[in-house]
Amino acid sequence: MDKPHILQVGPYPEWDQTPLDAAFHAHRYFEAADKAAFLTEHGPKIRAIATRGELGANAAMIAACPNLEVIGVYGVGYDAVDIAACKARGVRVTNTPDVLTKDVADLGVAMMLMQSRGMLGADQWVRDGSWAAKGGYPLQRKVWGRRAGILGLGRIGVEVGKRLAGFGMEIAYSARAPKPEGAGWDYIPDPVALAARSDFLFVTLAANAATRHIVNASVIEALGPDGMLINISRAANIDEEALLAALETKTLGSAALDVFEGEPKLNPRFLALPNVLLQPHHASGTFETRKAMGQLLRDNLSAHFAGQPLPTPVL
Ligand code: 8YV
Repeated sequence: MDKPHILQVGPYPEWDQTPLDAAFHAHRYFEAADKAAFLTEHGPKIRAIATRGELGANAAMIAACPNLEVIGVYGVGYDAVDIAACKARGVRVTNTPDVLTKDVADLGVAMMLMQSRGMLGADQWVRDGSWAAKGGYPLQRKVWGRRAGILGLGRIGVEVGKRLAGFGMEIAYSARAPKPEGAGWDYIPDPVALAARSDFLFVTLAANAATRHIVNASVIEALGPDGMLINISRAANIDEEALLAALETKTLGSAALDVFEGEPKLNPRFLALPNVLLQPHHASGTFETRKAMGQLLRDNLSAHFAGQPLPTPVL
């Protein structure tokens, strides 16, 4: 039987590409110079789209594939997939939850430690001879025992909380309703109130229309000049203009960010700021986790074409 034709939106590592090519006839959208012409030529035979969290699948792409049955996202976030178009067409959507949760939490906590203890600057202090020439590195801020807020207690938020508990932090969270996983932590549904009682505010929300700019100027102001904002979710959850203004005027102490509007071309104002730690959207970026994500993406597509239940459907 002919292998199903799929549209591959972005590149995958070789260890994912090889088995993908063995199971499917993959049409590499990302290599096409003329994307519209590519879609016109190949769209009608496409039965699945294989994409990545940050790339998704937009309305034009979905419309160009009249025989589309399923979209597989290599990532937990599916906010870049036009879900309304998929619903209207009966197109199934899958993602790769769970396998990446702990890596994402690890990176968020590492960013907090790195930024609070000034580790980037400390490394530089050793390398440039400042240690020998000037003496000890300027004192930084402690992490353990301070107050952490978790905005969105989903799978990733829970894992962040478990790690912070190990630092003896006072943990609070916001979610639509109190959660059993948050037992022992304070439930503060209002993001402004959560920020006001937090030294560190972790943004771990799935992004959708309702959460867009949930971290607005008021939340940032409430976090204040001693506060740190850590984002390991999606840039759209934060009003980036308000964040930049607050970092520039120091009405917010600092930020540690793995995601940006328009990434990888982030706003150049970030590059001029000493009080922000910048990471290239790599919270799930370990060999172990990315391999598990690739496997789960393929398992979903294979299950679909075998007429079996999808392992991790979102739609
Ligand atoms: C990945 C992500 O960086 O899971 C997500 O939603 O954004 C990340 O895990 C991305 O999908 C890999 O391309």
